[in-house]
Amino acid sequence: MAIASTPKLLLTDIVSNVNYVPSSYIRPVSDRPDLFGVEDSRPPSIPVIDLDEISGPNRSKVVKEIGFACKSNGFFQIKNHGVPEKLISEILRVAKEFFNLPESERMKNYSNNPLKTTRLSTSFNVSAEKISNWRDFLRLHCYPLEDFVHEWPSNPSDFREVVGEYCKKVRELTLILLEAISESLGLEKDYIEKALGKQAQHMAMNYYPRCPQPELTFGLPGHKDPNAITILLQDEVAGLQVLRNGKWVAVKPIPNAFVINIGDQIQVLSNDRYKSVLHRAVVNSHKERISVPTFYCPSPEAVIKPPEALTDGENPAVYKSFTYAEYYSKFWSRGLQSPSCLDLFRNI
Ligand SMILES: O=C(O)CCC(=O)C(=O)O
Repeated sequence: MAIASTPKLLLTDIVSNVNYVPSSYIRPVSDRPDLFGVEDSRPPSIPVIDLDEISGPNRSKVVKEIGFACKSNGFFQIKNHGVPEKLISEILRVAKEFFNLPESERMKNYSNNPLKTTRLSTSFNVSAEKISNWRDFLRLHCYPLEDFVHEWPSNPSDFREVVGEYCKKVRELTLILLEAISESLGLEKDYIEKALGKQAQHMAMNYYPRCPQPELTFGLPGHKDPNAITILLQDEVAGLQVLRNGKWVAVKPIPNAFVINIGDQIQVLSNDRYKSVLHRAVVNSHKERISVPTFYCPSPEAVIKPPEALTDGENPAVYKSFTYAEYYSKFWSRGLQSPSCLDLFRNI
């Protein structure tokens, strides 16, 4: 009697031996990446900001640059950010080692329950979407660290140590950025940090295997981030694209730099001065790609609303107040098909 084999759940295992894109990953013709119609960002059209002087006498210059980038692009890259290069290469190494583990080892972490605080899954939201995305991902809650670290994978053996250290450093950097963004809006330095309540920090390790027909599918289709701010680390393989003036622009990786983008919550907390911008990930046929976004979020009970200091007769509050829990449940149930759910919370 033939033994029925268990169906594969992760993209990595589904496509390990195929040289075509399975039909469940193929986008309709009107919704494909158009890989040749993309602008190259060399010289970088996404601003690159040097954070070296953020704590020195030239702080106000750096704050201005950050404010301008948030307003004009919603996206920028940063260098000299204080996260050690060694730690950056270590986190990319452990992520790669994790996704190269045997299926049985990786599957110990598998879950499609979005309420789980540590889980490995695939695509974006397998219960809501009709077309799958060319991505597997490990999602980790990581603040406060001591509440979650014991749940994380213990293979590779230094996973918890490396990822824990990385999360601490990225949180320090995020708080520096939030202060600068508050200041650039003319708010108290700690305004945004306080508005996020007890705060939360989530991380994804995104793994995009090589794709035999990258023109037919997305790693992640266009979306805006629901959180406050995202600190994205990408390996040396290009794939991130940002919508700018109606055109997709490729954000070429700069070694050891982070890509920062404004999420929906800072759009609200700036009363629409700063914009959460559409971005997407495309895949390629030559190389697997890893990206590691850190999503810095309000805590679920935090009440988010435009600050009074940014509203007046001429600039009324663009959004109603809401809790982040309300926002996130709408975001998750709508899936990535609808690029932003900010419209559901608009006053005007
Ligand atoms: O992989 C990337 O470059 C983008 C990742 C992303 O947008 C996400 O995880 O939400």
